[in-house]
Amino acid sequence: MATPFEKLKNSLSKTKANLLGRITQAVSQRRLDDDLLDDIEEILIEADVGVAATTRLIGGIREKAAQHKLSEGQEIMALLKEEIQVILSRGGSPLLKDSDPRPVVWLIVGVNGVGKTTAIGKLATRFSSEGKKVIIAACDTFRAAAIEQIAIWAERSNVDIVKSQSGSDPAAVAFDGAKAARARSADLLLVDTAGRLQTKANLMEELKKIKRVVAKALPGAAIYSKLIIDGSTGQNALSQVQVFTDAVGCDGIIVTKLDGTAKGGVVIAVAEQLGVPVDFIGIGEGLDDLQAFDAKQFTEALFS
Ligand SMILES: Nc1nc2c(ncn2[C@@H]2O[C@H](COP(=O)(O)OP(=O)(O)O)[C@@H](O)[C@H]2O)c(=O)[nH]1
Ligand SMILES: [Mg+2]
Repeated sequence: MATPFEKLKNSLSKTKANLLGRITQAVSQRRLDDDLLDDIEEILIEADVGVAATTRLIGGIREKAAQHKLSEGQEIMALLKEEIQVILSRGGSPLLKDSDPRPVVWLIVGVNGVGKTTAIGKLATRFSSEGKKVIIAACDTFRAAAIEQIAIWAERSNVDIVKSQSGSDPAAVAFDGAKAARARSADLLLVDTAGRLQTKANLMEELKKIKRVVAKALPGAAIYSKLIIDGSTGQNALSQVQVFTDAVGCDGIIVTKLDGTAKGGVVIAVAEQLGVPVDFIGIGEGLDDLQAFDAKQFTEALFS
């Protein structure tokens, strides 16, 4: 069976080809000069690394190359690896903090189809296998299918779920979930939310209300908003961030669907641009296809 690292490496193979494959080609037999750095800049941007992170990477490489008087194009690779790891390392801890009172609440937010419900299933499995008591609140009441989907995940991961009929008030389900989490001494309440409503304003109002209601049911609780973004959409994923951040804040990011995409460079863009840690990455549809994000492993997987 593949180790988690091998799985990560396989998942990132297209991103690796798109990003490092092209750069490796570009640097071969070339001098390390402005021309080459321009070419690399272009490749990074095309590989969804984003302008901010690309600018920082090129700046860092330029500085170190001058410092160490490097002249061979190939010498860029080691510098690039180092600089990427620096950007990715600005993370936090994805684990449940011991200092937070129980239950801790994670509001799982993001647009429709990015992988919220799947991420909740995987998180529930992960934390309950670590001996934590997890409860899911099925607050995407928009469609009956959404409630069924999360109920199946709850069953698979063997955790409790609080749900209601489709069309019922999501905030009321969140309230019940919060009360149940307290009554059953849960460690973690995972709140599944809808990503699509008639209007964006409605959705944001709903998310704010869910957060308010949970805070009321659990005074003093640590409530974290975790934004899910779809890595396979590359840079486009970042356009959604602000509106969610404005509504309920953003304490952590989960980048999904990194398996099979060439646009995984977006993880570097996220780390540089958002100032919010990448907590987890999704690399498949299975129960154990959510990995705690590790900057060193991610960089190694790209470069090895
Ligand atoms: N390949 C892959 N598919 C994923 C991943 N995460 C979610 N999906 C798929 O994306 C689709 C939408 O996921 P869902 O959790 O329903 O999204 P939601 O609308 O945000 O709740 C489903 O078909 C999932 O199986 C991932 O990391 N990799
Ligand atoms: Mg869903």
